[in-house]
Amino acid sequence: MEKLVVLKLVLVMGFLLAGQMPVAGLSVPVQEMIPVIVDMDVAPDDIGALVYLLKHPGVSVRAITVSCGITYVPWGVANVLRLLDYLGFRDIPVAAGKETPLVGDNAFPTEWRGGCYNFYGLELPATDLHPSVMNASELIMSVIASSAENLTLVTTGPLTNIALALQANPSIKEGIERIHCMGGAVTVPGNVGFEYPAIPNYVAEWNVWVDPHAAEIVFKSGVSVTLIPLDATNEVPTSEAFRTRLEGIMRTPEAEIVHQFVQPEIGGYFWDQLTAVALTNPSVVTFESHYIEVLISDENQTGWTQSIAQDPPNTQVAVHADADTFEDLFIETINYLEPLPIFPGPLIIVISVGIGIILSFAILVGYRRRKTFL
Ligand SMILES: [Ca+2]
Repeated sequence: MEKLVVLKLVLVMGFLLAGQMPVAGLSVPVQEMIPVIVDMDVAPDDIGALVYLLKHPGVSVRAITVSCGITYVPWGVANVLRLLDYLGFRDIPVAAGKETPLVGDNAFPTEWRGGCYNFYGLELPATDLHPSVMNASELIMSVIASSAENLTLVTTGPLTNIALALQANPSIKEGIERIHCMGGAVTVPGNVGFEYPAIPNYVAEWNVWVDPHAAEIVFKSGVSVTLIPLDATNEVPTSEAFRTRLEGIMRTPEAEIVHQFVQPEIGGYFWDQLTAVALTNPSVVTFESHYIEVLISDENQTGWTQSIAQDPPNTQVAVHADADTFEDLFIETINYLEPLPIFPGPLIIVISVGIGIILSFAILVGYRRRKTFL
């Protein structure tokens, strides 16, 4: 009996000290790994989405490509490389995309685009990482071709690079699980004209408005599309309450970066962050099936993602979001700490078991003395 007690004590001490038990803390559900390529225009909300995807134990980021959009592409690439180096993801290839849309010259207002010059105030060390020698569409095609699994393309900027890849090599569709896209406004007004009245377009969302021809190619491609449009993102505004909550539990570099980028005083929504969370946890939004067609003929309505009566549907459209669940999942994941290793090193095992034996021996001696005394 005494020997059994001692044995149990030794084992428990050994396991605890050797790190077999997971660290107590926030729980992020482990699920089947989702391999992705991220194509983005490197605004603060894109960065929030990217660090979520990098941090999530169920997501494998295979490549990052920079689209035209709010960033100037070379600056977006440089900022992503510095971020990856800082967070320890030095092996993910990064490629520069096309600086302008497929057709025309739609672009975000110049006065909004300068933030990329200083990475929106985020101070990170310089890096010796370099971008891929391939451009964005070439890298997308290459990574898909060399992957044993189908990949999901997560897009949080204009769809220029994706369209170029689909045009250059339509057979890559076979290797695309789906395109998971932030963009469009289906049952709600757009945000272009409301945010920038010099462009009198009140039906389009910025990402689609910048390159509507690229969006048209994607929606007509036959690839499965999940769309996270303004319909859903309008329901997740940034807020002082979010920032305060995050402030209280920040414990990773990723959480600190997100905290720095959340600026409720200037308004805005968690556009790209909701898109990232909806990838790993689709139930955070409510989907409806639609056939989406992109309007490109009318200047003041170009980029309108219209739902038309056509079967079968080509898009799963997120029409609502659960703001509380989004916030919980996002904050938990960016704060996620890896469990301690399952198989600790031999030295740790020897030390831990040794301490366990000494403690158990001391307890056994104490027990015998107490027994003798009684
Ligand atoms: Ca974006």
